[in-house]
Order: sequence, then C-alpha cells, then structure tokens
Amino acid sequence: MSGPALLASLSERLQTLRVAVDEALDHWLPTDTDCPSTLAAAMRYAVFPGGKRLRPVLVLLGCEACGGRQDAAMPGACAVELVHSYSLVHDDLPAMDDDDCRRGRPTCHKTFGEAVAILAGDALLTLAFEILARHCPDPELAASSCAELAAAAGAGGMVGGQVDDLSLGTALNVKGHDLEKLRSVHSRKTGAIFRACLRLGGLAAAATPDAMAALDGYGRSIGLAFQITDDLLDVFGDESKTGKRVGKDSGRGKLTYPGLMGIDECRRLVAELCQDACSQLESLGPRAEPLRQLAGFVMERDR
Ligand code: GRG
Repeated sequence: MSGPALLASLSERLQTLRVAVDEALDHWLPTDTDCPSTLAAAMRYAVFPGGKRLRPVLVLLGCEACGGRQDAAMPGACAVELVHSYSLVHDDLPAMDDDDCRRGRPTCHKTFGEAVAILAGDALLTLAFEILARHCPDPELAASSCAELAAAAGAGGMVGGQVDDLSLGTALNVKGHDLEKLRSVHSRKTGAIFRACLRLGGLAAAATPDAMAALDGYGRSIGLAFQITDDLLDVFGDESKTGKRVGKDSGRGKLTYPGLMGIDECRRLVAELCQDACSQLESLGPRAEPLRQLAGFVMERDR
C-alpha cells in the first residue's frame, strides 16, 4: 500500500475505534438520573466530544497486537481516557495552568465554575477505577489493571510529574541538568500514562512477559515523541486545530524541548523515537502493524 493509502486506511481504522470507545464511555458515564445533573453535565462536557482519543486507541491496539479481544480491553481504554480527561480539567484550573480554552471551547471551570470542575475531575477519576473493577472480564484482570493505572496516574506517575512541572521554572537555574530534568518530569507527567495504555492492552490480552516488554518499550518511546511534538505544536501549531492557545508554554518561560534543543533537533529526535518505538514491536509480528502506523501519526500530528 502507498503512503497516502496507508494513512487513509489508518485514519478509517482510528475512526472506527474512536466510535467504539465513545459508545462505551457514553454507556458508562452517569446521567442526571444517577447523580446531580450539573455533575453529570460537567463530566460529560469534559469527555465529549473529546480530542484524539489516542490513549484508548493505544490500549485497544496494544491488546490487538498481542492477539487479545477488543471487548476485554474496552474497560481499560475507557478508564485511561477518563483519567486523561480528569487531568485536563484539573490542569486547566486557575491554581494550575489557568487556561480558558481546551479542545476549541471554554474549559470546564469556565463553563461550570471551579468547584464543580474540581468535583467533576474527582468523579471522572473515581469512575475510571469503578469501570475497571466492575467491567473487566475477570477479577484478576480487574485487579492488575487497577494497579497498573493507579501507579501511572498517581504520586509516582502523572500527579508526581505535575508537581515537578510546577517547579520547573526554578530548574532553569540548574545549569547543565535542564534536559535531564525535563525528561524526568515528562516521563512521569505524560509518559507514565502512555506506557500504562500499552500495558493495559497487554494485560487484557494476557500477553507474555516478552510481549509486555515490547509494548512497554513502544509506549516509552511514543510517549516521549508525543510530548516533544506537543512542545513543537506550542510553537508552530494552528489554534483552530490544536484547540488551545499556541505559545502558551514558551510565552510563560517554561522549560520546553524546542527551547532547550532547538526545532531541528526536536524534529530529528521525534523521528528517531518513532523509529525506535516501531523497532520494539518486531517480535509481535503483523498484528502490531496498526501500532507501527500509529507511530507515524504521532510524528506528523498537527493537533
Ligand atoms: C492535574 C494531576 C494533573 C495532571 C495534569 C497530563 C497533564 C497532567 C496535564 C495536561 C497538560 C498538557 C498540555 C500536557 C502535555 C501533553 C498532553 C497531555 C496533551 C494533551 O493530550 P492530547 O493532545 O489531548 O492527547 P486530547 O484533547 O487530544 O485528548
């Protein structure tokens, strides 16, 4: 298949997976008969219409790459998207990044007020684990998936990375350690969840330890490539596509990859990481082809 034909078939596939994820999320999110109507509305506002749904797609394709069934991976896919949605709601709050715009419209706290946005985030996080506990096909998978996601989202992962990120400004003074520091912050803040996506997919497929290691290596490289691309989009992105303010991080003097390494080196590193991600999948054979194609999507994304 040629390059454009490959991209067209990948984007069709991604669209089918996104629709399946959205249907499951819609089914599992509360309505106003289950909880206060403002809370249900704020939770749904944070989740729909949604962004790229990259993380749940990684869970589903990770499972497929190891020969697993999509329905076994769907609780993990939805749980990860709910954790991601909560993190965006809380990240946008005045006490954190103080953003007014997300996914092309007012942030959750701008629409529902700060208190409801905080509580909606709390409820999304809690719902993620309820879905894993109730809907994984067996109790062993439920327990291992809960542990995997909690470790990635918690103090040693995303929340810890966010705390480190809040103090990154001062790291500008630590000469010579900036790149190392930045890598360490992002491996927690965004990287841990990317790795967990692949690992949740592997768990749902009862992957062998070797297959799990392959998925983990892919997740590590793709997560970093994603973050560097995010920093590049903060410089060159088109707001009508990214749905958020461009120049936000660089304007605030935040430590970023383009700021530290320059644009060309960032692009070179993203390409190298995506290549590395694909080479990690060799042992998984043709079933991992969609994941290989997705690496190209991460590298060239404009949103
Ligand atoms: C508040 C506990 C807590 C954590 C926040 C992930 C995070 C930590 C903050 C998000 C801020 C941010 C812009 C991070 C950079 C990478 C990232 C997560 C971008 C947003 O993810 P996309 O592009 O979003 O996948 P969509 O909208 O497509 O789902």
